Amino acid sequence: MKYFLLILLFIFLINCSKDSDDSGESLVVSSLEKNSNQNLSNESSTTQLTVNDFDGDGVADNLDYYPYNPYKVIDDWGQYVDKYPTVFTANDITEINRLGLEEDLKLAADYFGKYEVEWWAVGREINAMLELASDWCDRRIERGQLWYYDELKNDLVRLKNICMTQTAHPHASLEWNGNKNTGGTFFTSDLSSFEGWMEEYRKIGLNLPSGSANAGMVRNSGYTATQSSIPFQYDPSTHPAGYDWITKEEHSTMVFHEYYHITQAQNVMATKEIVDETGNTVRPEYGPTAFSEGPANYISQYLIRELSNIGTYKASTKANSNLKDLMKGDMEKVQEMFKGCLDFKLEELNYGNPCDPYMFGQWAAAYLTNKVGNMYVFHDVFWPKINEMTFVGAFEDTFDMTYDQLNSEFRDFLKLPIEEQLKIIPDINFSSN
Ligand SMILES: [Ca+2]
Ligand SMILES: [Zn+2]
Repeated sequence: MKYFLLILLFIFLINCSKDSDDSGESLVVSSLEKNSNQNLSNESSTTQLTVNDFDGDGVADNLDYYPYNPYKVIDDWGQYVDKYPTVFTANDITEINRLGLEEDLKLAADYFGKYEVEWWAVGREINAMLELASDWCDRRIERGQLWYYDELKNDLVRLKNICMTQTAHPHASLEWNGNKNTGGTFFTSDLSSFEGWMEEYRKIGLNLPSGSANAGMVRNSGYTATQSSIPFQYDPSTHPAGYDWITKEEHSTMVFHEYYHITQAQNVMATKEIVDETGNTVRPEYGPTAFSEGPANYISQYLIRELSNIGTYKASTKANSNLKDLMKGDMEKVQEMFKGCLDFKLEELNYGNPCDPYMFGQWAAAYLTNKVGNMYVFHDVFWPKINEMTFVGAFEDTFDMTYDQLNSEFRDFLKLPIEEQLKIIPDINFSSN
């Protein structure tokens, strides 16, 4: 009878993990499961299933794809989930800003599909950040998602303190490190020059209207946690003085930009990572920087306007910016930069390159979408082919040319008069309806 019950629980848990993924629902079920399993294993020491099941999810470590994550037993990368992205905001972010962010994320998820996504928005106050950092660390530890987890898995208090420093340094306690704020430790070679990621975003928020985000895909740990500075554009009371031109559309476009990265990453199953020459850890099959940032910029600018015309995105009354005007201004910047890199190769323009991968990539995305006559070609046609054909293979198959051919054609295109160049950009603005 006990054995039968355990089998039932086991099957239920597998289904639950598959179907509802990381939802709150499965959270409750899993912790119930955990208790039941513990009780059962206490009563019956002959049970095989709970032996070497570190995370207590009923699946033995060697069969558990994420043996430290009780919420996952398989590699579910690329799968849709039932739940909208989960938003975590510091408590000094206003309700209006939080709701604006949530609404835009829902719209992006409705458009591209619901993936398992967390969005962490840091505010401007230190105590609010520390509270958010605590939630962040609890969540990462509960899911075994810190790379130093294995080493510290039997001392979760110490693990949390280390995580707090990794997240919020220099504002978190260093007691765990003997109050030493120099030297190397788990996540840095030198604490004295280290800043936690939340602190970096908090400081960006102190300098409004600056803003920043990174999409936060961690393919090998099976999670995506977008990290961002304070969303302030939705709530007029939080606009910095003297910046009357600020619109919520700016932030909405950023949400679409990040979700575009997330969607692309979910289309790429490859797990191999390398450290590129800029020190970034990247997955080669995710493709070169200009080919991810460029389309993320261009397509999000296009889509937010398109959805405004369809009526699913409610533009503000201040929103008035034609895509052609935006791209014209950016072409002027590209022309300035082009002088310094006449023989550029798009696939080599990395972050920090004076020939900016965002700007060059954005116009290259316009060039490519126009060439095949399909604004949706990246997400509808190209990315779904990457797993089978590799990134380069899928690129060549989709656009019927090599990188070299594109580079040569695109360099010629950049020498055309601006009126000619702007012909390939759709004439689209926000709808004031
Ligand atoms: Ca397990
Ligand atoms: Zn980006």
